[in-house]
Amino acid sequence: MSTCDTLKQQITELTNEIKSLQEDLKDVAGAQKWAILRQIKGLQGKLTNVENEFNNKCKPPPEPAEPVTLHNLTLAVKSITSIDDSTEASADEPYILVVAADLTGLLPAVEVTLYGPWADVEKGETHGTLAIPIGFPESLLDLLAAFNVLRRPFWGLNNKTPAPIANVSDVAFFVCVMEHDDGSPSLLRQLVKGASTLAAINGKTAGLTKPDITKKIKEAITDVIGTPTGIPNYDDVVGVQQLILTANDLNPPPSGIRVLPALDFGGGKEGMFRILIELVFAS
Ligand SMILES: [Ca+2]
Ligand SMILES: [Ca+2]
Ligand SMILES: [Ca+2]
Repeated sequence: MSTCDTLKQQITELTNEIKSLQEDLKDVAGAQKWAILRQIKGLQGKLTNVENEFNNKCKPPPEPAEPVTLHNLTLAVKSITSIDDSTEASADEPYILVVAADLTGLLPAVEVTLYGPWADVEKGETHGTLAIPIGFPESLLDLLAAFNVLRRPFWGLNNKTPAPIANVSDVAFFVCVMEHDDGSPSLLRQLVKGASTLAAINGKTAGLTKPDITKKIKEAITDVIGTPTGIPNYDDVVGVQQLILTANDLNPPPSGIRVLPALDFGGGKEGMFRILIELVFAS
C-alpha cells in the first residue's frame, strides 16, 4: 500500500471515529460528555495533521498554466478634440508628445513620439491623425507628414513595427498635450526623451521595481515639460497623463482594433482637449 493510500485510509478511519463519538455525545452528560469532547478534539487535531500530510505529498501537480498568447500590436494617437479652447485670441495649435518605455530589457528603452502641431483647432472640432496606407513607400512618408499629422505608432518603439506586450506593467506610457506658440515641438521632444530615458536607466540601475521606475519617468517628464523652447511666447502645457492599459486591453477584439477610453486634458486657460488612442492588433 502506498503512503498516499495509507494516509487516505487514516483520514477515513479518523473521520468515522469522530462521527461515532459525536453520536455518542447525544446519550451522555456531565463529566462523561466532557471526556468525549476532549477525545473528539484530540482526534480532530490528528485528522488535520494527516490531511496536511496528504495534501503535501499526494495532491496532483497543478495543471501547467495556459501558455500566454502574445499579440503583436501598435498603439497610436487617433484623434484630438477641442472640448474648450484656450483663452488666447487665435485658434489653438495643440501638439502631443507620447513617451513610451519598455521596462523589460537590461536597460529600459524609451521613445518619444510627436503628433502635431495641428494648426487652427477651434472649440468643438475633432482632428484625426492620418492612418498610413498599407504599403505606402517609406521614402515618401516625410512628404505625407508635411501636410498631415500621421498616425505613426508610439508602440513599437521604432514607430513602425507591431510589438507584443506580455504584461501591462512591462511598459510605461505618458501622454503630454501642449499648445504651440513660439516654442519648438521637436526640441521639446528631444528634451523629454533625454530626461525620461535618463530617469528610466537610473531607476533600472538602482534596482527599482517597474512601478517605481514608471514613477521616476513621470517625475522627469513633469520637471522638463514646461521648459521654454522659444520666445517670446512660450508653448503652454495643457497636461500630462499616464496611459494605463488593462490586461483585457491586450486581448484582441474580433475587429482587431480597440479604441481606448478617452483621455481628457486641461480645463483651465489652456483649453480642454480629448485624446483618443487606437490599439491595432497585427496578429
Ligand atoms: Ca498658447
Ligand atoms: Ca498658440
Ligand atoms: Ca504661451
